[in-house]
Amino acid sequence: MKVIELHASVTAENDREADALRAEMRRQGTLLVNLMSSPGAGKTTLLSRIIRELPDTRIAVLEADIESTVDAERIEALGAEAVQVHTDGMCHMDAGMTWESVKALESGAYDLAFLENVGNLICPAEYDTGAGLSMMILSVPEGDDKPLKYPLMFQKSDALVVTKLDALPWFDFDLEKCKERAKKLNPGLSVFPVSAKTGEGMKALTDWLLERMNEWKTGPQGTV
Ligand SMILES: Nc1nc2c(ncn2[C@@H]2O[C@H](COP(=O)(O)OP(=O)(O)OP(=O)(O)O)[C@@H](O)[C@H]2O)c(=O)[nH]1
Ligand SMILES: [Mg+2]
Repeated sequence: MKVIELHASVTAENDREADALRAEMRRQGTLLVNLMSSPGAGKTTLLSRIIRELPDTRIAVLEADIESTVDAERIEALGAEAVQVHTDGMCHMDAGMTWESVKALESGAYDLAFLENVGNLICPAEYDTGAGLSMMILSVPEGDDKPLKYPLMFQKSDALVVTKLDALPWFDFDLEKCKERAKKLNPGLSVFPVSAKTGEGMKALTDWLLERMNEWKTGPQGTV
């Protein structure tokens, strides 16, 4: 397994670098998805489920963590390519770091590449990674008030996956209230309630991802 150690790049240049990476990913025909959530919300479990449900889609995963290789090992066990990225203690990925991670992939022949960002509801939302799509996870045990407390990530995401739906009976989580709060911050947000454990709701999410992927491939070359 490839493990790479990365350090933050110059922040002022981040937006320009992010645009350049997006153009490069479009040239490669790969939709890069930035997946963000708090620690333990279920990013790796969701990615594992997506990989299993889309066997005909070429998927790679960039696993960003402060330490360890456990998440990349889980992805590789499914037969997908994973690169483990160590962020030198940083709580987010920036565009330069993401580009270095993309370069560490064995080939440029992927339909979808997921960046599993560092588990954190705050910092990752502040940096454009160069991804073509941003997706966040909120899990049922975290509570339906999170859009009120951490609005930026909800504003910056294209999709909100509400996961661990199988745990609803044990938590006072109001799905409608959560959706309403998130949509108030970001009316264009697509919301997918799922359980990565039981598979409930996964079809709607994977169909949506495939649509976005096809749009990305057929979109204008080299532009954002
Ligand atoms: N019941 C239930 N548990 C889940 C679900 N998805 C994930 N989990 C559990 O939640 C815990 C954390 O899941 P991970 O997928 O490792 O979460 P993560 O966001 O990747 O965690 P970090 O990478 O450490 O930030 C594990 O014990 C999973 O089994 C789900 O849909 N339902
Ligand atoms: Mg993980």
